[in-house]
Amino acid sequence: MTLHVNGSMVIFFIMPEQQNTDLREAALGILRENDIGRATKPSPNQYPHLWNWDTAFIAIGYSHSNPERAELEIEALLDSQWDNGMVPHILFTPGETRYFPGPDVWQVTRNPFAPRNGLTSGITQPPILAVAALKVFKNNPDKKQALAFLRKCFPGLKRFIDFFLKERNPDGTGLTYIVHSWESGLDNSPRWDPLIQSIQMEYQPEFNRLDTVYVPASQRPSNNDYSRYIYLLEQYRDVDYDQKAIFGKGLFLVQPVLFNCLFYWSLRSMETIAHLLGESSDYFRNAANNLQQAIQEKLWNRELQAYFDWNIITGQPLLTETVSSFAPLFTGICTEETAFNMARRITNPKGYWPVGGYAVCSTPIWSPSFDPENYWRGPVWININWLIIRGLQQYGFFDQAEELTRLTLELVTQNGFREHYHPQTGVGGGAQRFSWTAALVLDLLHDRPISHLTD
Ligand code: 2M8
Repeated sequence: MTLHVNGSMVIFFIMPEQQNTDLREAALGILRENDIGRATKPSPNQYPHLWNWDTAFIAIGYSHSNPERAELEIEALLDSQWDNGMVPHILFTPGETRYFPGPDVWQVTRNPFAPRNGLTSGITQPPILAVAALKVFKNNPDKKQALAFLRKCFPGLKRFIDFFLKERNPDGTGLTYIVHSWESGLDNSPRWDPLIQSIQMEYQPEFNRLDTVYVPASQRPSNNDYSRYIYLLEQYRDVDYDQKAIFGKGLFLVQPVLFNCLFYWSLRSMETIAHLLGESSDYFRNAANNLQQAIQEKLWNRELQAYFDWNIITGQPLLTETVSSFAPLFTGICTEETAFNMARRITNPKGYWPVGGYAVCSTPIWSPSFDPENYWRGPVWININWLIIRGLQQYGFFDQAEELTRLTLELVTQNGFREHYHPQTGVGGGAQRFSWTAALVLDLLHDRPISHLTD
């Protein structure tokens, strides 16, 4: 048995229990290494700031062994919240220059709602913070402390929900939209190719990429795509990050399946949190019910029997199937029949689960866009597996969930805590010593095989 930690290989000849203990210790070591004070960065060099949904996963990882630290992670991220409720996708570490685009490029203080120190980006990321907060509460045996934590962060969590319902709700159903592929969290997914390529740039932005210093360029977005990412940023900066003006530009407006399913899960978590705090939960329950209906009505494609993102600009679905099409599985909002079909597709060796390899591919093998090494275009991601495992469990596919858990832990044990993995060989790619991989391994190890059923 081999375990790769911090790039070096440690050899173990041990029994599974001991193996789990070593993996747990190694995972905690990664989180400690990426500690930047009140919170944890995603990786040592590639991502040296705080990222929104990474922080939520990290808090979940810490919640089993160090509830105080888990609480601090969420509180640190909430400190970056804008006055309009948006929790930005990045909270920058002062003086840190290894990441582009930094605060000098974003210049968010042009917007009256942005924090006055200007140390954030001007867009958001998948809203999973409320889910994390509830898990942190549940995993803390000291319920007095846990409740005090919920009470403290409830207003911020609610304002983050309000942001989507007030500022990003064009249909009035709660089906929220994103304005940049960076907001999706699955930045380089082939789903965005047609949108990104249809952006007519009025000029060529000038910049130096830093994301290919520590990670091979072949695993990162093309220069062509990256120019458009920066062009979008500059277009939004030009209108001072005003939400209506950004919508009016009509450059990238999508209602994604995964993003909305995470939002739905957050609404359900907020319903529980409100209840625990003795507050009215009607607002969250109603919003969740409306969103559930909207996902079914607008994102479910009856003809193709699958969920697809909705492109607001063309008024058409984006008919590119990727792993994110399965998100309704982990929210429990699809029918038993659909869940059965999804489980069959996920375990299809020609699609997402290669024979002798590792599941779940972020883009199916049969897709012309499949690339096993380029991020979000094929590699296996531990956060996605964690969500799929929950989905499989929810619908009673326990054997498949257990096998995916086993494979996921084996993948990390043998190849280190990487950002993502080659689905056929298991070789790690992207950033090294990656925090959410470590954090979610901690959660998977904690209570196998059924870790999420009660939430
Ligand atoms: C990746 O995104 C950042 C931009 O936000 C990047 O590539 O520079 C994505 O995988 C995103 O989901 C993740 O939150 C971030 C940090 O891990 O990296």
